[in-house]
Amino acid sequence: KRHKSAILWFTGLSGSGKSTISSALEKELYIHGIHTYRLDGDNIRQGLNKDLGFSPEDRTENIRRIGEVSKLMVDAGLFALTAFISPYQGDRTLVRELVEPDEFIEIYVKASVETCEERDPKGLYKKARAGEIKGFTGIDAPYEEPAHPEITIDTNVLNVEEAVEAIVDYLKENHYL
Ligand code: GGZ
Repeated sequence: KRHKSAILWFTGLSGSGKSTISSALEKELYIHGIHTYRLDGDNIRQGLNKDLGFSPEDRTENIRRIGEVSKLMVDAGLFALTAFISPYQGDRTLVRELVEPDEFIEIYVKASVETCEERDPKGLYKKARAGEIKGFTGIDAPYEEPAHPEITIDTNVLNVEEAVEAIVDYLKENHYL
């Protein structure tokens, strides 16, 4: 059976759960025989994009390159799972327009700044509050909420398994699986 491939574009604040949910989803897709590749800060910001920081211009270029790489993966028949804050609506729209309309699935991992700040797994919010990190998303840099995401995961309501289930259901209903 052939599957139509797509970019599963996770967007949300630092600490919202993008990486956790996309990793768990990847395991579930593997069971369905879907070939995936996950892009995140660890394999992109350390390599291809190690020349980029967190200024608005650098974030835009970060997302542009990730979009182009994801497009290549879709051409290769893979599901590209991307986990980046991608705070600007315009940047996400540019990526959407790189591929066919049904090849871009925007997944908004919704969590309030308060929630992310409480979790603060890496202590980055604390540093941002202390002024040790400037231009931190949600503190002193913007996050533009997606206007029309294909899927919204409200992390106040869904746990990781339920989030994965919601995404898998969407993929089944829309004939990706
Ligand atoms: C936001 C920052 C910043 C600033 C470093 N603002 O929790 P993390 O650590 O692992 O996730 C954040 C990650 C964000 O990188 P992205 O490539 O996803 O950002 S963007 O899409 O906006 O280009 C955080 C860390 O990098 N980090 N400085 N100033 N997050």
